[in-house]
Amino acid sequence: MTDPITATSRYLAYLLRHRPDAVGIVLDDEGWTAVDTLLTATARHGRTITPDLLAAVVDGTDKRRFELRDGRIRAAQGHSVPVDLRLDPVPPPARLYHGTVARFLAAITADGLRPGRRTHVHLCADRADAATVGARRGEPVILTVDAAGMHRAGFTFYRAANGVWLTDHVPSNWIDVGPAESGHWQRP
Ligand code: HQG
Repeated sequence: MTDPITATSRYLAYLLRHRPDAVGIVLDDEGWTAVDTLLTATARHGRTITPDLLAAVVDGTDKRRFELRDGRIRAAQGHSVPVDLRLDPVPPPARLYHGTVARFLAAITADGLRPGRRTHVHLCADRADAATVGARRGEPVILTVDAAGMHRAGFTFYRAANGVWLTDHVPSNWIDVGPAESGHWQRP
């Protein structure tokens, strides 16, 4: 059984990233909706979320998937609905990591990292976090991205409120499939 905090976090991520229409709410162009409107809508659809449970979801999960501001809530990242989070471009660290699985490597080698149905490619500053992302789909494969090189070449990076790094596309020549510790880029 999934615990109530995890179950509610998943449900709210689904609504606030992908399907606000599932409970009849509308996000503004930055992805925000009023907390009252959201909770009234979920209750109408049979999911009562108490203020205490919402606070536990917002503050109590390790990934900090949601932002609260002035009585409004939004997902910090991960959207497939078109939103503009109005994040400022930020110079990235030298390397960023992407967790995936082996079955995607041929396509990633051909196309680079694509956002798929989301608005951005998601990258982690920490290899361990990338391993966790990849492990959602199987044995994780961690790709190392030459983020500083991309930035010098004119690519834009953003950092979501929860620390996830976002960019539009990572062409494969910036990706190293080998271990970061090897110190050289083994570009596919
Ligand atoms: C792969 C979770 C084929 C990519 C995580 C990934 C993250 C390609 C999958 C957040 C490809 C997309 C996002 C290409 C990339 N051809 N496959 N050219 N380029 N892929 O879920 O990064 O827990 O949309 O490697 O923690 O896995 O929900 O992206 O395997 O931060 O908060 O296509 O979701 O956050 O999958 O995960 P996703 P992601 P939450």
